[in-house]
Amino acid sequence: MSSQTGIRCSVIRGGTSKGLYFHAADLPDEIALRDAVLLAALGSPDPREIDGMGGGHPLTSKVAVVSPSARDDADVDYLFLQVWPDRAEVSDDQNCGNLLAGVGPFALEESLLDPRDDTTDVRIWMVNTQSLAVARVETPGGRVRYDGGARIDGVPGTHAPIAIEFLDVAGSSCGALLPTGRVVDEVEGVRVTCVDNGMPVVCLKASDVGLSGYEDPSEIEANAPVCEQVERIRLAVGPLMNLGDVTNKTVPKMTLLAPARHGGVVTTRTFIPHRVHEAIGVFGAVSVATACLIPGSVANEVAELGDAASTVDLDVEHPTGYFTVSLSASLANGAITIERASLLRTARLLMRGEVFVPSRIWDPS
Ligand code: NQM
Repeated sequence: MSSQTGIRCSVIRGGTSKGLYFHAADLPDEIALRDAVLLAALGSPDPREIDGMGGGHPLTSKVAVVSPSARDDADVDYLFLQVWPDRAEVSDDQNCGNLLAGVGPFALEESLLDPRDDTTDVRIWMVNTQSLAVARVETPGGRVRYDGGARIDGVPGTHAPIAIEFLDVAGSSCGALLPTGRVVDEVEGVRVTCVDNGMPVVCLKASDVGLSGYEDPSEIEANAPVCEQVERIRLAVGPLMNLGDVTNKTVPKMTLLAPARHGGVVTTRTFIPHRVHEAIGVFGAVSVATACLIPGSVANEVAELGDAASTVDLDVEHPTGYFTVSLSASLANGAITIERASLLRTARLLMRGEVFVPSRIWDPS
């Protein structure tokens, strides 16, 4: 008997994140056992995840679990799991729009659906938020194309574009686009706007916690008083956003806002929720862009919107560039309805094979 269990898996960079992609059928059904297997596969808990495939940072300690969908309106189901690098926990309480970008290529590479023509629309049921995305993958000659001319900030070089569209993500985690029922709340003496357009996000002005909003992520992470203040606000706001006690949750994300400096609508620094993102998450950017359009919100006060029409491209600036979110929105009696959101990502298959975990953790044989 081998002392290790090999599990089929692919490593894919999805957007500005990287993770292990599994077939659901290859993992244990029982959640506690599945999580033990994933912790071992990633090498958690260990800040460097040295004994596993994780990269020692939340953005590189991620898992996508994919399976054929039983739904008529979806080709595959995608469950996102965040593996905390430094503590033995696996969380399904958020979605990830960056790993989502790798789901279409994975599904096609693994024959979970057939390619159609030069591009294939992969309809993805996002299990975490019970909502749909459609990812358009380039498939000339029936093969996934990875090279191309699309550039996303936070990733070197250019790659094939993957356009992703969402129809129904508003309130998907918290039950409402404005989960507290108010456009602005005052929490721990700081004015915040809480929004969920695919990701629970708390928008606040960087200047209200004594920052410019243009600091490097490492500088913010080294500022203990600011990190503690932001965490106090997060813990207080969690129950108001219908998220309950968020002490051990990866949501809500905390986004500090400042006026844009490079022609975008707003500049962001986002706690996810304890490390500061080198860029911004996909649904995080969609939620911030949405907040910018809501009259009277904290984000709206900071945003440079110009002549915002009902369909707008909003460039959300972040530490390594900007993220363009296209929103179709309508305003009636001061309330906003988001009809659709779309954006561009790239992804690349990096490795395919087996990941090994000690058989004492799981031995299906
Ligand atoms: O917001 C980081 C990321 C994410 C999540 C995070 C994401 C999203 O950059 O959809 O993509 O906010 O935890 O991958």
